[in-house]
Amino acid sequence: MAKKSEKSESTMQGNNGKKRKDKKESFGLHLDLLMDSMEETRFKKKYSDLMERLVRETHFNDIEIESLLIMYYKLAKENMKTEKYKEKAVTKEQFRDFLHSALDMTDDTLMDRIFVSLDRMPGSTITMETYIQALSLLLRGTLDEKINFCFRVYDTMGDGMLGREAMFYLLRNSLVSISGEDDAEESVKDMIEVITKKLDIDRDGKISFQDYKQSVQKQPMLLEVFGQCLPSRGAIYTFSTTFCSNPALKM
Ligand SMILES: [Ca+2]
Repeated sequence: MAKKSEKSESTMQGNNGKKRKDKKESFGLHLDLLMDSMEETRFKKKYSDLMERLVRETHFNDIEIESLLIMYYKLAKENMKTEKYKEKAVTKEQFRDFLHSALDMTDDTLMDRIFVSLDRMPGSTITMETYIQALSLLLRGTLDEKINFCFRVYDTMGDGMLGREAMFYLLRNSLVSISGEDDAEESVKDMIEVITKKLDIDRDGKISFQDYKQSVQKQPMLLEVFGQCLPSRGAIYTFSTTFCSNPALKM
């Protein structure tokens, strides 16, 4: 009996010791949280006008914009640690990694084009505004928004027209990534015939933006006919269900 109480006493002592330690640690943690929420308040105040405008211009609500901007801010903060970037901005390289890991966009050849289409501004960083608008399009874009975007990706010459050469380049890229180099050339030529029959509405041998738009509006399955430019439904779903409720996104 005596032994038992001794034991329970020592256990209690042990607990007390631990509790004191926890308390000390949690005080430090509390301070961190306090700093974080001050930082967060300053952040929200600084960008409230931008947030309001983005709510009007994109497919996100205010809570979603806030957590996406906090995500941006966290990425930008990582940059401040390196000497290279003095301003608090996300680099294009970071955004590309983000699209790769968070939205599973992995086609390197098309990624260059996707990037130019998402952000037409020169420079090595991407603004908060462009970042939100890009995500709005990729995650929630309307069919018309996606049509405009995908065609910009495909239109490598920038003249609003896809000739055989442009189609060959795009289709070869997506075919090689599926089936390997062998026989790609012949298959690509066959594909160009089939696609031209489907998309070339005015029968001039080239796919204009109007040809593409009208065809995709009738058959949305044709949207990514020249290669994947948008995240898959699965990737969008996974990202959308986590980005608003994930506590790790807090500052
Ligand atoms: Ca045409």
